[in-house]
Amino acid sequence: SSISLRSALETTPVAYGFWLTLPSAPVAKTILRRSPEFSEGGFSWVLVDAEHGLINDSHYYELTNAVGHEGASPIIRVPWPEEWMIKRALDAGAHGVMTPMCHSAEDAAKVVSYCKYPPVGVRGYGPMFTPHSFPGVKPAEYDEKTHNEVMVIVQIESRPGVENVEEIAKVEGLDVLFIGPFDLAKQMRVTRGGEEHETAIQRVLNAARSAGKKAAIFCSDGDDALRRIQQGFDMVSITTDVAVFGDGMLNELEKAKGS
Ligand code: 3PY
Repeated sequence: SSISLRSALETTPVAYGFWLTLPSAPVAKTILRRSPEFSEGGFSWVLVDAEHGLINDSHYYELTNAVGHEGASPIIRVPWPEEWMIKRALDAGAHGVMTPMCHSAEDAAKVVSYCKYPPVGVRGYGPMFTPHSFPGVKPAEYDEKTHNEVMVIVQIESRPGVENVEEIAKVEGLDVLFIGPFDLAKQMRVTRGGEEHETAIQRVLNAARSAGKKAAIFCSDGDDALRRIQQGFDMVSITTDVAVFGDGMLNELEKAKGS
């Protein structure tokens, strides 16, 4: 597949990714250049966060091209599961989209429909710049093949999302159920890491597996990611760009002070 994330999920034990909150192609490329190819254990995807980060749709084209040409899949998290937002992300070259707050199978089916051209879905056609972020893919190939392979990812991060997760997981064309643990705890009004929270997370993992879908989760750091991989998650984001900058600089400051 010309979608690195799809290939990684099919051919490697875990699809590793990281969160990009800064609208910076140089930041994304610096990280990707330092890490191995995904087939050698490096990153197969980058979450381009347009829900909570500083990124908006005028940044999409540059970011999808930067990430795509470094051999990883740019996955855009759109601000909300709206048809027009998903269309703009895919048109700008996203190899997949992630949508916040999926509460039901109906929600998930809408997202799938927004990602696929007719007759499968309702995605509008505006492919002028879309293939640019897929190395080697010609416009006709994008239309005929690649577009059907873009990753459709919904976030499970609410009580109804968890209660309906078995139905959500069965939705055809959906690839990944992605847990947002922070929102899940807040929306459920439970403690993050507490028993109810972990039971909900396990339920999402089980539902994905039973339906033959992939299960993914946002992790705060590498230790957190390892624990989730050991639980059976197929796809993890290991941390964020800004967390690494902040922690890394503080560590060096502490060293400089001899502490
Ligand atoms: C969450 O944890 O709520 C997320 O969506 C990841 O930032």
